[in-house]
Amino acid sequence: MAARRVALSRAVSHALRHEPWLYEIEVDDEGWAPVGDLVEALRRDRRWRGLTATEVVEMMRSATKQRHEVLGDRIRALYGHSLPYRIAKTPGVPPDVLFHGTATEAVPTILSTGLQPMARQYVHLSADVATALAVGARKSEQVTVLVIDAAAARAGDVVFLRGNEQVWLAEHVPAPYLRVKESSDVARGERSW
Ligand code: HQG
Repeated sequence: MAARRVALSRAVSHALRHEPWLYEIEVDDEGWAPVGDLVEALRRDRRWRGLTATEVVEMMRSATKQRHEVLGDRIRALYGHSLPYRIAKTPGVPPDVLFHGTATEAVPTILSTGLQPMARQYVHLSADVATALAVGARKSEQVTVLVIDAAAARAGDVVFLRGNEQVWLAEHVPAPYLRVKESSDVARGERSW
């Protein structure tokens, strides 16, 4: 059951974040698509033949990460997009300090060129260290957490956009607002730059 939910979450994310055209669904510029269209499209795959909108909503509710959102008869991915057209996100005021977990080997480049969105539309930032560590662990066994001085970045014209409670987005975070998190930071408190 858990494995089916993970697979369904992946399929829904793939359709809404990356390649809706493969499913013949239309995702608008805020990321929304009709739930019915998505369910119908997925049902064409043998694995999802009996899929219902209720199962999709249950998958979302039981997920440890809030990846998707349903409003009325529409569904969208909250972050992670790589679509060729820009998904509009709502600007917001993030915590003064944010985190980004990444492969340690990428750190020298990131500290020189800043955080870039790479294959996605936005850079993804975490509100807490635990989330950042989990994000980085997807990339490498050697994970480094970067600390982002979000307060200074905002003052310096970086626009932060809301993903979900743990995820903040930005088009780019210049290097001067980044530093490597040291283990001694925990003793000093995670919230201080
Ligand atoms: C790195 C998952 C070299 C960056 C996660 C990251 C997240 C650079 C990788 C969400 C760089 C991109 C997004 C630079 C950034 N030079 N490398 N200048 N700037 N990078 O997967 O943040 O489970 O596109 O550090 O949990 O890892 O799918 O981004 O390692 O929330 O819901 O380039 O996806 O969510 O990798 O992950 P990604 P991410 P889900």
